[in-house]
Amino acid sequence: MIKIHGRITSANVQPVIWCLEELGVDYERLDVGGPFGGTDTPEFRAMNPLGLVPVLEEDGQSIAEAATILRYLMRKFGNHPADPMAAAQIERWADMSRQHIYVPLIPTIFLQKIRVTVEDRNNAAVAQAEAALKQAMAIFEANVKGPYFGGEELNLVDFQIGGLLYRYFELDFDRADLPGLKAYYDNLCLRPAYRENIMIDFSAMKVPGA
Ligand SMILES: N[C@@H](CCC(=O)N[C@@H](CS)C(=O)NCC(=O)O)C(=O)O
Repeated sequence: MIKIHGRITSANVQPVIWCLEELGVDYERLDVGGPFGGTDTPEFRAMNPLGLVPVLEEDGQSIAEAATILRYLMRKFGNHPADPMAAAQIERWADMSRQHIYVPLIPTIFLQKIRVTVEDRNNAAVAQAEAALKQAMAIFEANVKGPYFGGEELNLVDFQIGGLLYRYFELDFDRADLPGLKAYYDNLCLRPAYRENIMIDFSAMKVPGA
């Protein structure tokens, strides 16, 4: 059975679990990382030398990096196309979202607003990330094809972009008002597996003074 090492409060673990649930794949999730620890053991470092979650373990082999795990799951159990060009058309958006949504949103805006006190906050970095995110989101807004990013069915892109939208809409920051993306998000919110694994309240992660 597939084992996922990673705490469910992690923005990188959540899309992996959402994906497994949508695909109906049996798995076990182990609380690792953050307050649970467990990332410094030789066994964990052998699976991910960076000591970060998530890690997928299956039949004595392992995969680190959320994007790689999602790709593996969608290839093995999902609707990821076998044709390289068709697959690349999807991966292109998944990779773009990783670089242009995840990077400004999670390691900068989320981190600065939730894990750093107001006193120590790097407001210049937040403002720069907000501007970059507005640009990127306008491009995604213009390219949503239907109820899901690629049209009528969930695909790899949804797990990458959709996985970030709860924090995008719930965090208090200067974001663009994009009706297409909001409608896309509202549609994802109808999915029980999305609500259960992505819409996880992060207020407890807020440090005092943030
Ligand atoms: N590039 C990695 C980043 C993973 C990452 O930053 N994970 C964070 C949680 S979101 C982590 O492991 N932090 C340390 C911890 O939770 O102990 C990926 O995409 O999987």
